[in-house]
Amino acid sequence: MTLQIEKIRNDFPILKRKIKGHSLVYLDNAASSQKPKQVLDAMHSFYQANYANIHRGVYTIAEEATEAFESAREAVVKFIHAKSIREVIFTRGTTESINLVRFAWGTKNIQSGDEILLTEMEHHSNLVPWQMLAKEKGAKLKFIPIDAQGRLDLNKLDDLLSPKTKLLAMTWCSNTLGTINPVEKIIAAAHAKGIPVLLDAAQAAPHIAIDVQKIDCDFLAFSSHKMLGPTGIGVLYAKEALLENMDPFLGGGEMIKTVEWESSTWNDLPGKFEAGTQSIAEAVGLKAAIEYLESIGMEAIHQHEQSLVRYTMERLREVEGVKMFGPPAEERCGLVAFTLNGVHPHDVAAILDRNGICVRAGHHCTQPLHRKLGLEASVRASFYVYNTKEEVDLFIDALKETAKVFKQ
Ligand code: C6P
Repeated sequence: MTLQIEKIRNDFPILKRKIKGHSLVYLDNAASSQKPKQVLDAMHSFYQANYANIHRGVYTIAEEATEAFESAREAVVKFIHAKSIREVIFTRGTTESINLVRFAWGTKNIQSGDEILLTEMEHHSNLVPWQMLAKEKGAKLKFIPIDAQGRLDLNKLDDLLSPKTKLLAMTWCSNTLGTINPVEKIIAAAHAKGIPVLLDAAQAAPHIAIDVQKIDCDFLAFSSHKMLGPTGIGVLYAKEALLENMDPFLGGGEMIKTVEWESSTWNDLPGKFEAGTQSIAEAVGLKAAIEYLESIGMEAIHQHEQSLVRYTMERLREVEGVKMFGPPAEERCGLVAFTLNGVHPHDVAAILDRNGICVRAGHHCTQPLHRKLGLEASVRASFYVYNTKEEVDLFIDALKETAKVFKQ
């Protein structure tokens, strides 16, 4: 399945930009993706014609805005194959979704002596909240280790899923190694012991098809801005029975049913978890992004990214002093992190920028993982639906030049 790449590229106005005289080559998609004009237009026309606050007014544009917001929720339900709108909560993004679970589920369900199982490839957003909860409760964090190829080492999974384990929280795709984890198998192993599983899908939702009923995860978190949508909105999916038993995360407007001076009762799902004015136009943008992705097809997107990452890894082997991290291309989403011997990752990124090429340099919010790899920082190139082999060639040429400059 090949994508109509020129047609797709035409949808992204920013790709026409020149940077220091060069065409923009945007290879930092794992940090955040660019936006097609379908998303920009949907938000613009919503603000121009239909904008008002939602769930409150009885006048025409308030009803239109509410309808637009709720139809975005329906688009998410379909995109991830949730059972109903009651299972889809809008948040500000992956980080907030995970923190919602920490506060609204964790506070009630994690006690002193309990264990929370994570993996060694977690982003800080799926590590720090659990550190905070564990500290507060006197619970313990445990980690599924990674092997030398950057895969999860599942040999000890059975032991790590102990009678004390109350939650397994893990990433679906690593933002640093690129590894796509075998989540269905791991969830089945956790469920066999009655342990719920939270998936951080920040790097999965933009790139692979998601069916929450098939994989049977209990919680799933992702962000709109990495999947062609706007910033400021994301999703927490959770099974309805779990959400029903959780207390609200934030208190305020819209999450209540009745309020007395001394106490309140909670709104039905999903409103119970959506306090305050929501990111309304952003929901409209997210819906347009989902429609855009669906019009191409998630399988086709994944195949395209795999072919780019395979080609990039082949070509990176040509560059003297490059060391790559993570598994073979077939087991990855579309990203590759590497170092260039003797050159600090920030210098690599700065020189690539002189050629209009955007990559991320640093610890990618996985400091403990970097330390485990013996690194402080790495360079990461990450791809999306609009990237091409020609862009990979430009990136490799610029990298070869960088290696040459620093060798002199
Ligand atoms: N990773 C990256 O460059 P937010 O910021 O809430 O939208 O997403 C946080 C997050 C959580 N989990 C994973 C696996 C992620 O990759 C990210 C965001 C970006 O890799 C920014 S640090």
